Amino acid sequence: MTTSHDTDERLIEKGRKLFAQAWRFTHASPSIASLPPMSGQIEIAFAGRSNVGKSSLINALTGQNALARTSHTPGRTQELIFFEGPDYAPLRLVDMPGYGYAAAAKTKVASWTKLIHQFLLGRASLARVYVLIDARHGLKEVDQEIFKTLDRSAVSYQLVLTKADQVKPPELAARIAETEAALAKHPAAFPQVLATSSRSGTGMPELRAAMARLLEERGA
Ligand SMILES: Nc1nc2c(ncn2[C@@H]2O[C@H](COP(=O)(O)OP(=O)(O)O)[C@@H](O)[C@H]2O)c(=O)[nH]1
Ligand SMILES: [Mg+2]
Repeated sequence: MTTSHDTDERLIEKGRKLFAQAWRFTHASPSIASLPPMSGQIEIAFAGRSNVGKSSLINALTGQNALARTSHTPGRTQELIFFEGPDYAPLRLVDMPGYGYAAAAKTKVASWTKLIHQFLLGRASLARVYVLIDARHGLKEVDQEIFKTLDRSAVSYQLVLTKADQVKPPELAARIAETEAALAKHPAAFPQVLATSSRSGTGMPELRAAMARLLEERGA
């Protein structure tokens, strides 16, 4: 008999293997017109406010500290950045421009915002979006705009709390509970929220396993 515990262990191992090999940067697209052609690989994108920890999360997942560029300066990634795994991995990761960066010029903000929303709505190979939320700050108004777009798209999405190392356990538990409560209005989203820390590695095996499960579901 296969128990769900066996399934969890199996997916954790599969996720570990998926990210154990060398991932590499392949494309940077400043516009929808310059997107790489769809390749038959499944794409998984990481969205979230500027500085929430998107690039750090991609580095932690792949165990490569300098794969995605991280920054102390918000608003740095203004392109869709694509990464590919080893040849057998039928998967691409997409680091998205951050939204909600108030100090940037209005025209720039408008063009990144358009790029983000067009990509989320129009990319057939996009199979999952992880929306990152800072565990210290919780949901912000600007996150709701992304949820609205994702609710209209056919893409499954899940919320990921980042920087869990920066909050005490009771605060983290409260943040998870309040975020999950807010998701009740969004049936297209996964009801569970994942707590992670790129610094300590918390949540990485589970996030890798969730992606391995998605690949299995897609027959990839
Ligand atoms: N303490 C802590 N800091 C983090 C974590 N993840 C990212 N950061 C920091 O947050 C800042 C922004 O991270 P970055 O990955 O560039 O965010 P992005 O703009 O969403 O790509 C950087 O100074 C990171 O070192 C984390 O898990 N824990
Ligand atoms: Mg970044």
